[in-house]
Amino acid sequence: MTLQTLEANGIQFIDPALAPIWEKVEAGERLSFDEGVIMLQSTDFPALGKMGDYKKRLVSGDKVYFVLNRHINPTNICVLSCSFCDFAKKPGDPDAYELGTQEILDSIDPEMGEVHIVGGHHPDWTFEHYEELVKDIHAAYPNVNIKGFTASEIDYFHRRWKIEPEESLARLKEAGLRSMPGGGAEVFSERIHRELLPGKANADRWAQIHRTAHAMGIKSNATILYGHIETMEERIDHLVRLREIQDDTNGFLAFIPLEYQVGSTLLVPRHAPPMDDLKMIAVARLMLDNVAHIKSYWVMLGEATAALGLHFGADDMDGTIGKERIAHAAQAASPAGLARGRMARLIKTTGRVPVERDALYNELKVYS
Ligand code: V47
Repeated sequence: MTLQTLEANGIQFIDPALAPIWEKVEAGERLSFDEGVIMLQSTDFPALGKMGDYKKRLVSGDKVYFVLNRHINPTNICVLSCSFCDFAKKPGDPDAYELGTQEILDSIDPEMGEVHIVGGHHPDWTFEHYEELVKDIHAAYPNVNIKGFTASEIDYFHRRWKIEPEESLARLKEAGLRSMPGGGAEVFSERIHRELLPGKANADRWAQIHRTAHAMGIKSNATILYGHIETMEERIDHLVRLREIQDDTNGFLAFIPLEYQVGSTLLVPRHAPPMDDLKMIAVARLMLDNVAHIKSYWVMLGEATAALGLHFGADDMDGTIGKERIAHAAQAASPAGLARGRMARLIKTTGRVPVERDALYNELKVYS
């Protein structure tokens, strides 16, 4: 039996349903919800990769960004009980930890382009504790961009300490915060929220906090946590909602598909297969036509799949990370830190040009 293929402007399609979508991509037209679902349901990976890569090259050419960074997770003590999370611990748990300010300061290098601060929703740490932490980091390392606090944490400062997002964000900005990470978005679907993360900031609240940040000049990222119990329709709904926010604010710098790490949480028996990871990258690139950067997040994907992601639409590998704890709590397989040279070499092996950046995508060094 011969495989039927359809040739359209340089791409051979095994799945004919992708050909009209490719015509729209080439014409620079926006893709619909239904077209997003068709792409996610397709198994024509080579065609999706070429479509995603075409769109990536329009934005970044051959460049692939990375940042010398450190993820700081100040505590894993958390009042929430999200069923996908292996990181959070209750007070008194033998694995619970709290980092002191000096320990955090000692872990930062003045050469870093970014520190990324995300932690548990601690029952007792005051807002002022975090404000002081940002001030101290900024005073010690004025040239290091501080990216910190998910919308979920900003929402928690309101629930716990009655500080409205407008105020907490203004005070954190004054203290030295430059941008916000994209975590806490999980999957916007109300069903998923009810089943997996009751009590956590929902889609509307997450969006409201990011819109507020953008209006104050604080850029942010966006994420999706995929590969558990969500449907393909729920993934696309998530992307469409993000695209709508971005149309209004243009405040998102990057989108990061986070592959669910099964760890001991076991929502599903296995993590997503690499083809699903690559499809998620390609479809994100094609649906999020107004977000400049898509990350291939090696910490969760592993280096091999993350490198392939650079041919499916991703233009960013995130960073050298240092002591990231959330994915590693869930037993992600990748090493806990890639040095700068290793990151540049990994990107070069894919035929792309590594570009070291800071948190706001200012280019620091092109490794041509
Ligand atoms: O919000 C929790 C996720 C996020 C698991 O903005 C899990 O540049 C997978 O937001 N498997 C925090 N994911 C990490 C995050 C992030 C990471 C890298 C870059 C950026 C950025 C942001 O980690 C949480 C949650 O969605 N998470 N548990 C898990 N088992």
